[in-house]
Amino acid sequence: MSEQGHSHSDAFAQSEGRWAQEAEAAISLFRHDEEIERGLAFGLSGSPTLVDRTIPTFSRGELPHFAGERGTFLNAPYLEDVNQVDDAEVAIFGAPVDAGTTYRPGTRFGPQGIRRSTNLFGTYCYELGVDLREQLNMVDIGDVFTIPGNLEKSFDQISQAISHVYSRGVFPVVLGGDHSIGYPTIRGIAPHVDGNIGIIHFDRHVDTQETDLDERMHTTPWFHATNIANAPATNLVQIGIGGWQSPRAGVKVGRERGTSIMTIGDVERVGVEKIAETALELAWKGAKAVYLSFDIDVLDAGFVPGTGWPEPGGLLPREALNLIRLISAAGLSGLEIVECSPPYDWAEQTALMSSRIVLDSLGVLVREGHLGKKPAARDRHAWGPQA
Ligand SMILES: [Mn+2]
Repeated sequence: MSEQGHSHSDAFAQSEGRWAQEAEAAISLFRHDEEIERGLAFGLSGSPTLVDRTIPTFSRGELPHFAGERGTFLNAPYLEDVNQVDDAEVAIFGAPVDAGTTYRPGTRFGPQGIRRSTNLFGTYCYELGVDLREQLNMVDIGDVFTIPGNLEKSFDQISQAISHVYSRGVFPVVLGGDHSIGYPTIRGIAPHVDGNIGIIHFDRHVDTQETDLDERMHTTPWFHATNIANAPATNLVQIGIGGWQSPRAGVKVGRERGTSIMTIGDVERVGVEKIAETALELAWKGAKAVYLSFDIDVLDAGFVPGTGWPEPGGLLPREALNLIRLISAAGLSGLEIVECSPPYDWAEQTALMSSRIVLDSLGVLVREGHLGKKPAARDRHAWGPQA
């Protein structure tokens, strides 16, 4: 081997690509195998012409991705009885609200669209070295019963829903919905936090004015959330703000209350590592928990057409995913993804990006040991009716 070839392989030995090749071998295939067993038991053996004898006649598991009843997020088990949610470690639920939208509506279909987009993904991520099906007890508990045309009643329902999940020690993942839900989600969690809660907020918009069009619309969640005694504005970090859609009333509130704003220009100037480090420092300062609120419109409008207020000049997908991975590594208490509006989406790209934010965050939370503490075991498994 030439000198050049040798140094190339040294570099490869240090790479994430090489690490991940080895890491995959350490992940169990327990649930994968169990799924095949169940498929054959409940879906009949495949026809005799099939060589692969793990394939059933009726699709009952992950494959094929376009078939079956993949109505849940990442084909996670659907848990109908939310009284049993404490058996899970993560509970996914939708908050289908778009009454808070002030321009393009449609985010009431966000949970549906995001779930459907996960049909394109498997449960394993190469470079994270994580398989969520094997390493995480995650259930989909469906959607909150929101009240169309009544934001305040919808807020009450959302607060009650997330409070139920969080108070039982389960990590909530909320699929929005427009960004008005940021207030009721924090309001539902905050009473259960023994100390302050920090908020890391990705958005092109500040969302800190008191009212918009006379109501608590999707431009207002952080005004109301930071009125909660243990959710101080000084622990609110806002990343990606900028452009021509931030009302001055909200900017004034942020200035007076002392929120921390980082623009796209700041991200470009100091890089994602430094931005993540600073955001974590500010959000965690004197706090006991940090919640992630991710508005998909923080990405450049070219990547996320299906959203309420697209703003050109936002984050690139790789920047967004890197920031999410760095921030999630410190641990989170819950997260929400908002403003995905499928009626305006093309080729599911906004929904796909929304799913990736959730998946990458969960993947890192598992990799870093913040989640994934309940081992994969038959009696903990929630696929359909239990034996
Ligand atoms: Mn926004």
